[in-house]
Amino acid sequence: MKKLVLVVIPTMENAYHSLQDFVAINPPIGLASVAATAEKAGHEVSIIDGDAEQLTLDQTIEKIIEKKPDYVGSTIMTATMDITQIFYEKLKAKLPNITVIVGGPHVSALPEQTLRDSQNIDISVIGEGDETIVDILGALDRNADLKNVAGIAYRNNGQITITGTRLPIKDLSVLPLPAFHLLNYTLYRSYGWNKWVNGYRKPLGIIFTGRGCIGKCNFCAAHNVFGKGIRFFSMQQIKDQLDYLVNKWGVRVLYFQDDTFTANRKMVNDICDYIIEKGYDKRLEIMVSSRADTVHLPTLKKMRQASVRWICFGVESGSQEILDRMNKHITIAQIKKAYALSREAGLFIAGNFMLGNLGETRETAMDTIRLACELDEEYASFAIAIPLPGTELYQYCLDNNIPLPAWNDFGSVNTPPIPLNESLSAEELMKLRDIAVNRFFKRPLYFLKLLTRMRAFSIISDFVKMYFAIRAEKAAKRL
Ligand code: B12
Ligand code: SF4
Repeated sequence: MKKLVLVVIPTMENAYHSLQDFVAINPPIGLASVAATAEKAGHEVSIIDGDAEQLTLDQTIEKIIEKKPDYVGSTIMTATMDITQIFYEKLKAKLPNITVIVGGPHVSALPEQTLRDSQNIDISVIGEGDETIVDILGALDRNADLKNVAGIAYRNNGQITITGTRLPIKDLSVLPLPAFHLLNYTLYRSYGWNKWVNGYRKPLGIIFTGRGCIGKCNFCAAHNVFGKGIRFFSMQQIKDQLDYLVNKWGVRVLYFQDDTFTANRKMVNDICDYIIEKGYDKRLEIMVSSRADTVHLPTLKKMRQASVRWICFGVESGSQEILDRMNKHITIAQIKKAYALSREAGLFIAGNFMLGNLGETRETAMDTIRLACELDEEYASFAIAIPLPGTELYQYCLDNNIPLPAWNDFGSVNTPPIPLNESLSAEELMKLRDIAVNRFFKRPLYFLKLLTRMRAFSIISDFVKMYFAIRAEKAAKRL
């Protein structure tokens, strides 16, 4: 039987350098989903996670060679495209006969360009890959033409061919559970700050209760894979994943990784009831992401009862004008209300803020920093807008001849910002991000509040480690 090896190419070191200890190492749910359908169709599949296993590129390649694969596949984000290209150049030099299949948000936005950028990649998968992989492997095993496999780009006698459109999978309940059994669960961990509450970062479990989002923010690339709107998994699939992750992996931290977990109130309530009924609330610390226009007090209270501790909101901006320009379709009043309700329910809040979106000026950026401090969430992150392929921001850059850097500089925390507005240079954006971080995290009352409500030792040791990591990044001129 022919073998498929799916691989997480190690990129965390390149993306985060000294800051990588604070970042989560997530089980690769995209690869595990593709592995599950391929296995179900009778293929032999394994997963090598170079990041979780802390391998170098060369060590990852050695591990792949040991498995004697026929097909090798991975996920590409824009920021990982350049490393992926180097990786497959090295791998194909050692295994020239393998077929390389890639998917993910970068590939879905730029399927043809991905093949042009890397001669060593053979097939780009556009959008969801769960069913596409089965069709690709079936065709390759039979030596059949790939032209009948919808939703891919591939090389055909030196030319790149794009096949017919594949629509998002209508009924997600047909999918098997992600192939958790192919992963080493002991290696995955949450963000550092999740530990402040219960003291655990590991084992980390991830569940998607649905795919997609109701929004279409101008900076967001998620729709390139999942299309518009949300589709939900069945309650049984979610229960099965909870049972598996709690009983087999012994997870202590769980992320419901949906873009908007709170979109389907009935489902959230059913999930919480199940967690409580099974007693999983006694051992879990759960984190979810939400949109301010989807929260509802009784549901938030139920979530808290079911051990949801963290709720993350994409607040983005403190200027209504900028929020409107980014198509957020949320008002600052809604954000304040969502925070008040979440607090009333007893949840800790993480706010995500963005600087440098279209129309941003120093003044609007300062509005954002002021709002972050006023909202006084338990954790905040301040990102600089990245014009990711397949987003309105990317198109804006192309239309306005805004210079774009190498793929590697699209988005890692410590690469130079890509300025979108003439009024704010890269240096000014970095300065504003520094002001945001300093104003937010150096408020004495903020620190005191954390120390009195969470695990003081974890917090102090994390802030000390973070201080030295940031100093190291600044010394290396990456921040
Ligand atoms: C979890 C997550 C992370 C995690 C872990 C990533 C991981 N290993 O899973 C962490 C925290 C590390 C992370 C980091 C970053 N992330 Co992130 N992340 C996500 C998030 C929220 C979920 C990813 C996920 O699990 N999706 C669910 C699975 C089922 O979908 P999937 O992975 O796309 O896989 C499906 C298809 O793409 C396809 N497919 C994927 N791979 C393959 C391979 C093969 C062979 C086949 C056949 C098919 C296939 O089939 C899968 C099943 O249908 C997404 C948002 C989202 N909604 O997806 C952002 C997202 C992927 N991240 C994004 C970004 C920008 C980043 C960062 C650059 C942020 C930053 N500023 O640093 C960094 C990059 C880190 C790096 N290494 O350089 C963008 C990527 C856009 C882009 N064009 O690159 C997204 C889409 C967010 C957004 N809203 O725009 N991220
Ligand atoms: S709400 Fe979040 S996931 Fe949805 S489009 Fe906006 S940024 Fe993307």
